Amino acid sequence: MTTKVPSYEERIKWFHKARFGMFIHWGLYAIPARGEWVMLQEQIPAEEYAELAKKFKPSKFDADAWVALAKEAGMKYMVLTTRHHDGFCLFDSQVSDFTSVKTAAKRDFVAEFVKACRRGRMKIGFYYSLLDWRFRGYHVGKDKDPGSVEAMVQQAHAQVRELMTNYGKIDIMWYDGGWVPELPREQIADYWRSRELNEMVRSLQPHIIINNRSGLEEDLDTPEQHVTASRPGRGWESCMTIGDSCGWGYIRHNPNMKTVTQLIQHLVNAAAGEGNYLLNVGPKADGTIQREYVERLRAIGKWMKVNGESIYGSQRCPFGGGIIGTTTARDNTAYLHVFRWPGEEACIPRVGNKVKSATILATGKRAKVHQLPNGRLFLRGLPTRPPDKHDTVIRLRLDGPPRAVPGDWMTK
Ligand code: H79
Repeated sequence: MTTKVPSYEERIKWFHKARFGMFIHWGLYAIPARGEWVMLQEQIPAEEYAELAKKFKPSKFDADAWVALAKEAGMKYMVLTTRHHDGFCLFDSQVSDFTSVKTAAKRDFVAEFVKACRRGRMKIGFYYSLLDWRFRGYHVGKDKDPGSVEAMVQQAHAQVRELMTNYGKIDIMWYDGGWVPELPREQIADYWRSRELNEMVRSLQPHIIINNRSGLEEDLDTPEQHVTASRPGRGWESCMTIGDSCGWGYIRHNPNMKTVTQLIQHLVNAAAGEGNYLLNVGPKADGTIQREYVERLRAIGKWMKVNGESIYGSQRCPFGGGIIGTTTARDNTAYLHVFRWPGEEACIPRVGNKVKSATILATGKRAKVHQLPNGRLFLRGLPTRPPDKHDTVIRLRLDGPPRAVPGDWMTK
């Protein structure tokens, strides 16, 4: 039987509506609490690292609580590390003993996560690291230890099959760890046999969105730790940590956290480029999410309650915000995101539409609209101080889809 794979446009639709998701990095590395790279960075031998599995008994793990927090933040999907580079699986695998089911926890956390997501109507993404540091062949190269590399690749294929078979409908396959030391990018797909792998994924999950980290472009670009738009029509998602860029897994003391304002502005910038923002949390070893993250996510959620219409399903707006901020759009509406509040009057250049109304979402109040034939739009009677300290959104109802006039004021 051949399974029909829906078109890219059909598969990516929900993703564009969603715009905001939660990334979760959780595994054994939460115990030492020095980030998910601790095994490699501190050169911990695999046998010693494996001891952590004896202590991994997360007493407070509650997938519904994770989902509730994501919901509160206004997120629409969640991506969990089913396995990171250390090779430890949070799911029941028949091809490895290094799993949370076969060690102290005796639980299939992926299964619990999936069930909670379904209860909370969250779309579901599986992060899966192709590489597994425990295999010598990965480090020394295929030439020096072909058997080890073959075993690692076979394990990856078998585990991806398990993930795509045993947990119902999955919405995103989020590969990572596809890079190989000394191997040029073009050869990565051959190393992992990614064509065969992704064909299998699509035959088991025809609706799935696959990211670009198996050495093949597939459906999604994945800028990491920065917000950079792909070309129009191409799906993309920026993933980012709240703390310093070196830690996705829990770090005990990581004081350099982004502010709520910074996080909201990243989300808005992603939405302005028709992209998504996948914001990471690294829960503690007991399964709980640290207070600093919870507070930030709740504050973002408060902002999203008022301003979410400018984010979900956002489209590019052909005129920008100038120095004061940026713009998103939806159908015949443009949203001006004012990051740097100008005071009582705002000027937006190159607006090619007639603006029918301008409303501050935070207060519900209207601004006076004044337009010049050269595209300069003036909003007047604004409050002196920013009504929203993070990003004040002004909704502009237009006479049609947003258009820009040429920026040729000096040459005309
Ligand atoms: O899963 C997260 C990272 O572990 C993984 N991708 C995201 C989503 C990732 N792997 N590699 N990288 C990101 C880039 C490599 C960064 C490194 Fe480092 C710089 C590796 C060693 C120094 C980051 C900073 C990891 C440890 C310190």
